[in-house]
Amino acid sequence: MAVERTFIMIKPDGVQRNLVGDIVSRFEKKGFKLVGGILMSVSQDLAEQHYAEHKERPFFGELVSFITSSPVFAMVWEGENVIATARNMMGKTNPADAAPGTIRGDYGISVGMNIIHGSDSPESAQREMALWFKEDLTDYDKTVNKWI
Ligand code: ABT
Ligand code: MG
Repeated sequence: MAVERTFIMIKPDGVQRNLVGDIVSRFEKKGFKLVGGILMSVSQDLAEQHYAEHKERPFFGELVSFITSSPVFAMVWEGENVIATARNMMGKTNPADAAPGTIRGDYGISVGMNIIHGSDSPESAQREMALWFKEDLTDYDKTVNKWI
């Protein structure tokens, strides 16, 4: 069983459109465990580092100004194969191609404002968790039966 952790971020459009609760709920109901979460403004420097792979792309400037325009909800989720499963739950990058039932398929319209980010590989997950969370992740036992 491959228990992994992945970095998930609800982008400014998702926060503004009141989708935080719905998105968190989808990950909870799927069975994943929340191990970190913060509503935060994104600095220019953090945005540029996060999207470093797109530095030479024509849309880089727009991407950075969008992600720094208003707070994001940054999270880390843990679970079996969570990296790939989260990407499937998010749907394709372009909401026009994202299947209904996925987050982008249900709520997204534009490729530039596509509601959610999720790490695309184990290497990206490691890099992004270190960039966004430093030492702030928790580790706890989550057993429903403990409370009922
Ligand atoms: P992110 O989770 O934001 O990284 O999106 P995803 O991994 O699904 O897609 P990639 B290819 O990494 O896109 C990064 C952001 O760049 C935007 N984008 C991408 C454009 O605006 N125009 C384009 O032609 C492409 C390819 C979409 C993504 N984010 N936002 N916001
Ligand atoms: Mg990406």
